[in-house]
Amino acid sequence: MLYWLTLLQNEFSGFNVFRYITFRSVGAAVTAFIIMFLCGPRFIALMRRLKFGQQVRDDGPASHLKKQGVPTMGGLLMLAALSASTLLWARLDNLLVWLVLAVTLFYGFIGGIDDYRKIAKKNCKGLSPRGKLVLQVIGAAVVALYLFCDPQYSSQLSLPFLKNWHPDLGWFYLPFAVLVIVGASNAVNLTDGLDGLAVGPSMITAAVYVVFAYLAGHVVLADYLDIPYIVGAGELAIFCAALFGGCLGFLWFNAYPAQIFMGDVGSLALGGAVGSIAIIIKQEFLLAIVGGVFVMEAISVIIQVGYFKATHGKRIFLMAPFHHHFEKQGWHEQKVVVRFWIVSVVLGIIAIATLKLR
Ligand code: 57M
Repeated sequence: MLYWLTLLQNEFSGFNVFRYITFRSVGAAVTAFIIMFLCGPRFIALMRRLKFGQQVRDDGPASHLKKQGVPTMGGLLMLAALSASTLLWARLDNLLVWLVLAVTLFYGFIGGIDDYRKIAKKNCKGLSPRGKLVLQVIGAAVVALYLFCDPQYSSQLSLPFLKNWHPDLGWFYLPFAVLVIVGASNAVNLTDGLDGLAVGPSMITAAVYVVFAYLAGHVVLADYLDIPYIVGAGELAIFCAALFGGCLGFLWFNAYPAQIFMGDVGSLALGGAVGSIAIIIKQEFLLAIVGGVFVMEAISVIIQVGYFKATHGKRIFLMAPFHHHFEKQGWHEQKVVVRFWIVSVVLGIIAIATLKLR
């Protein structure tokens, strides 16, 4: 919205600065962080008053039992900060911004129903896995169809490190895009099992996509770096910057010992956001690199459940997702989280490096 101040630059030349995506990205990150930082304490008190406390399962690591009753659904505040900051700093005539915001909020809505049902009915397990999956597929399919129906949009893939190979998936791009968005959403959801464990890598992923969205929307730089040029993608850098700032602000309260959990409303939305950004700017495989922690957590569950069923009860990991395996080995929760953050930072650096390594 603040972009339109550039129309008044004849009155005050300083307004011209709102034309720059870099300036507005910094503004979006700072705004989202400040909203989180200022509203966090009151929101946590409200969740406590409403008794929106976490129900901790008794089959998890014993160290989690003390977390019973920690306020949850902190994702609601994250989404409010993300939306307010994006609408304030991004161009509102950019349909890609509205598309990503819509799918993020829709995924938050799915998670919110799940969270509320778990809270409202003590023994309720929330939305059925099938119901959650159907809604996620519908949300992702809307993004995929919108892009596929755009004549300017290509169904070719761009692969990190492989400069001249762009396989064209044709119609198969639709299920591929749905798989990326739904997979990212569920992977972040599975990862959100320790204080700060999901929000840290999400923040790093958002930061990497600020860079890639800016470059994808810059015709000269996209050509020079041999990445797909996507008209209007630059404004998505502002959304990613707001996502980064919102995650940073949430981490202030979710750091160990967490004062609040994000809930499915947050984890599903975070995954849906980064998944849809990856599809829109055609950097799908980059997500598998920078989001490697999420991929590792999801794969650990697939391996554990598959092996458990195949061997009628045996386990490969002490407990899945992977972060619980280390907890069971005696690592303190904070050690697991900080080491997963370190892995995420290294993967983020590798992801940025793919711009030149091709
Ligand atoms: C999402 N939710 C956390 C919190 C957060 C198939 C199976 C792998 C599914 C998986 C599962 O239930 N995943 C659901 C993980 C939960 O966190 C809540 O959920 C939201 C995210 N969706 O925002 O509201 C618990 O995680 C802890 N937590 C923190 N700090 C945070 O900042 O400490 C969360 C956020 C919270 C809190 O204790 O209660 C969760 O873990 O459920 N199941 C599992 O992950 C379970 N693994 C498992 O059963 N493994 C089996 C098989 C199925 C693979 C095995 O290894 O044999 C583990 N989780 C739990 N109990 N709760 C272990 C058992």
